Amino acid sequence: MPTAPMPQFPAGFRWGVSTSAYQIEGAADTDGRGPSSWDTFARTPGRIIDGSSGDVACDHYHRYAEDVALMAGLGVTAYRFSVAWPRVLPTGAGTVNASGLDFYDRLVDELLAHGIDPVATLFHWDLPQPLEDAGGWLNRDTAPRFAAYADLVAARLGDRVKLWITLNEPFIHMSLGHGMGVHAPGRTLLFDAFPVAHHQLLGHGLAVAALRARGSGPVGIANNYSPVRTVGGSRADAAAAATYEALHNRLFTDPLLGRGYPTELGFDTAAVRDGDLAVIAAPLDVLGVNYYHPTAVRAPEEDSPLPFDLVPLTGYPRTAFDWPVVPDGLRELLGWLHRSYGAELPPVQITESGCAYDDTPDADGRVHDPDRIAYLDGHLRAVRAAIDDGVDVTGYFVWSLLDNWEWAEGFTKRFGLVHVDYHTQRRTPKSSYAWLRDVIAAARREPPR
Ligand code: GCO
Repeated sequence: MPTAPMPQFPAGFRWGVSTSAYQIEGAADTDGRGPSSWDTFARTPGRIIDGSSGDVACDHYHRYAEDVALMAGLGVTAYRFSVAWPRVLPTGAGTVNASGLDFYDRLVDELLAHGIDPVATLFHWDLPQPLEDAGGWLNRDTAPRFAAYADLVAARLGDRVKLWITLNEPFIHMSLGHGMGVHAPGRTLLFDAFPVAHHQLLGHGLAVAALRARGSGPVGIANNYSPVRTVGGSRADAAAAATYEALHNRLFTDPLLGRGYPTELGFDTAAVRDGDLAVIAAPLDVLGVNYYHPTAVRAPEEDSPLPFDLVPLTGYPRTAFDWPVVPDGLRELLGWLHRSYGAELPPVQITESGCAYDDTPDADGRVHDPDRIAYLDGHLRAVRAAIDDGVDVTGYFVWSLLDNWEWAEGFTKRFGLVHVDYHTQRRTPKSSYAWLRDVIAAARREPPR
């Protein structure tokens, strides 16, 4: 267990937990929800490692009040959830499913009743299947449809949502969903997936305008970032690392902050029309940073289809996902953002940070997860160090409140502060829950400095 006292965080620092609709809600065919690309992908044999899906997940749709009570017990000041587009607009546009909006209305009111700020992500990868059938994010029309959906949700929840996150990890949705095919919708376009990047960002910009027109609170985006470590000392290794950094960390940041697309990627940018970049560069109130680990990169092998090779980053403890545990990587990443974008960088919130371990209840039914405590302790100290380095970080959300459905890994990866028995839906707070509760309580007690 960590022994040194946790350093103090700035007054008003946001303490949160994050989840996403398809990973926790279940109720996939309940109360008018339509199918998403992830329903389709998960039901395709061989796509999910344990053959599972989000059909039931954590049954959060029915158990949300119990889960909000767990958040209140933790003492968080915010909860980042996602709104399922297919629950609100089953075909992606047109007729609204009132029951879908009603659910999020109840959830938001339950959060506010417990003094917890609702932070709503509008797209966390579950695109309505009819839109996917029409080309999904390869189709430019999906961008204005996303903005119309955002406007609809803001009309109902905008008076109470305290921060909007338009997209979750557009890089991952592009690369794993459309480049490599290991996520929904399962396309293998490699570098031809650029239109997916552009149309997501265009949808983001149009949604920002719609949300602002509604006067409905601060707006941000949640990008997945990974500091790049160069393996090998050759110029080719350095070039490969720079290319990967441009792809993973700059492709979805430069245009948002008014710099246009990184040219060194050599993408065919025919999808970019006059005026698009100005829409995309709509000012942000928050930049969400989802951080898990650095990425080691070297020059590609002769037969590699990509201009870089990713290699294991060795010499660190590893999670059950075999990801290296590198808290300093978060401080390094935040410093990189600060140095790279300077005054253009809006306030940052860590919208996801967490780890998977094989957590199982002991004979007494308790779940001890000291590795997660060490992980969170290290990453919170890294955030504090970045703040001392001059980076304006105003919040930290743990991924995740609950063990949940981990995409292609199904139920095999447990990220929760709370253990979920998927057979009984029993929730069991782990020892990391109690540890974080005490950290948050102390932080919220300390006088602002
Ligand atoms: C992501 C997603 C989450 C994941 C989490 C663990 O960052 O990939 O936002 O849905 O479950 O990050 O992989």
